[in-house]
Amino acid sequence: MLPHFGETRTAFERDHAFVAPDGQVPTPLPAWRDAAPVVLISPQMGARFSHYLVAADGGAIGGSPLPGIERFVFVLEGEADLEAEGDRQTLDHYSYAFVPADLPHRVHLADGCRLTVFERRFVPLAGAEAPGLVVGNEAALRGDPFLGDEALTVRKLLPDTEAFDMAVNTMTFEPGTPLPFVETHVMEHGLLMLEGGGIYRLNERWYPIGEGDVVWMGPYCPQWFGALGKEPAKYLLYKENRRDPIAHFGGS
Ligand code: UGY
Ligand code: MN
Repeated sequence: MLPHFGETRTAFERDHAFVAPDGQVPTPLPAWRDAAPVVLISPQMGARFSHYLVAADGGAIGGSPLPGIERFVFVLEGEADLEAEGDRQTLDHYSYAFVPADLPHRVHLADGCRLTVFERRFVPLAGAEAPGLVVGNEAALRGDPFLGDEALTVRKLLPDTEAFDMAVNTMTFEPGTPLPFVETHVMEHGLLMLEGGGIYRLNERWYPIGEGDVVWMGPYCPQWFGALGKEPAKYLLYKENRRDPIAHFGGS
């Protein structure tokens, strides 16, 4: 067998990061008991949110995040139970839950469960109601054409209302379908490739991307994707939503 030559697809730049599974290292987190979380995107990078994976080998329990932090959980494999508001509901493949900031809850992972989590500090909006608990399944949602393209569908996992300061969507590309233009916008993204793959352009670099790869796109990072291969490509996408950039930065 050849020795390891120190190569990786992982890259970290000022305005983006590409995180391939080969370099991932578990980071014990106080809120997750008996689990092996891997922090993929964090404020240490310059992001204003966290994105991590949690795997349970034999079961694990997640407690509430820090005060003021909202959480979005998406099940990749196996099952997890969400305990909140006096109820316990099972989340299976591609099920998800949004838990508003300061709502006490627990996430019980069954043996073999893998889930991914986005967390951020909630930014309230004067005059808007606070967001509530949301539970759903991606597979049950209708896909809408993205900017009129029937070969590219978007599914909005959260209500697109002023109550929510974040959006989480899936984008599904038929083979050979690209994003229609190179987007450059103030909202940041976290992305997890769920199925298929292609080429992701981030600023001046082009990355081959496949299932399990993660991307951080900082504000104004030029971004474009084209799907390759014979199967559709699908990614899970976090995006800031419906808040003034000054409010996000805490400026005046
Ligand atoms: O909605 C979006 O910003 C999305 N189209 N961006 C992306 O896929 N990189
Ligand atoms: Mn975008």
